[in-house]
Amino acid sequence: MTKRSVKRVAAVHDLSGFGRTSLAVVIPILSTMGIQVCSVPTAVLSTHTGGFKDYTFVDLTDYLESYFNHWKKINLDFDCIYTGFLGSSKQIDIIGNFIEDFGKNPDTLVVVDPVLGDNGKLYSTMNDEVVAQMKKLVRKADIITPNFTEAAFLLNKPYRTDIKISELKRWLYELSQMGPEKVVITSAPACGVAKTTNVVAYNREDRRYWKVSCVYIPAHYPGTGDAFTSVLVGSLLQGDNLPIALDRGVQFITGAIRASYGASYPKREGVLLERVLGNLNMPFIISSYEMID
Ligand code: PXL
Repeated sequence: MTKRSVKRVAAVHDLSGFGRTSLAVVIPILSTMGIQVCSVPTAVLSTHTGGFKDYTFVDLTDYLESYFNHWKKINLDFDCIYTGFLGSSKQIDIIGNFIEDFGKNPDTLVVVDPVLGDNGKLYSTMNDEVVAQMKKLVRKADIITPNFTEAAFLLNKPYRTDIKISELKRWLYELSQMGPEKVVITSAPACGVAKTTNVVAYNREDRRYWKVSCVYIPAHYPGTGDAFTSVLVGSLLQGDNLPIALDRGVQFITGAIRASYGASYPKREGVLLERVLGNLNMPFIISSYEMID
């Protein structure tokens, strides 16, 4: 791979014009962290699909092959391929081929955020076919970052919030058996612990499990999953290890939610990212991750 002074990510997500999700979050976060983002828009929407009626949606599936062919022709290579919200089930095969072509180099980190749903339900543009295809895509990843709902869909398990940590470890392990070396589950219930939600992770390389607890703020902002995974990707590309990257992601999201919750505006507009982007370049001092055994 070409030696570069700035790391380069191919970011395969939709572009939603309003509401701070997907590329509108991925680009500013990774750019602020000193990483070049090369966008692959999977669909263009007027707004994201959470909380807006009558949004417009243009699926770019038919456009992707020629897009990738051009990139091949000009010999692009990437330090990381990072996929998120996809526009159609057919698109997933094309993106799978892109990962095969451009992710061959073992130094290229392949991160799949299997965006499917939240709070136990699929997003409105998703269906069983996309879930089935997403199960295929996660096989090609080095790291996946489902939220708890998406983890349940990938494993065909019921969504239930009374899950114990021992069972969550089993979920992480089973997801890693599907292919990815590292599995991160966000918004995992913290059974029996009040006002808390967890990010849990498993690294098959050293067979260690990790947990970062976060204070639960009773507000749901779309796009926080995209923001979390973007910080995680940026942090790993900067050279941090997995638990530190988890910690930085959680701290950034917690700060973003706090900056937003105190203000009064519709939650569907997403977190006030613009107020907290600068935090990404602050020295990282306090770490709170725990190893779970
Ligand atoms: O944040 C995930 C996401 C990405 N893209 C679109 C969405 C959502 C979640 O609602 O609607 C279009």
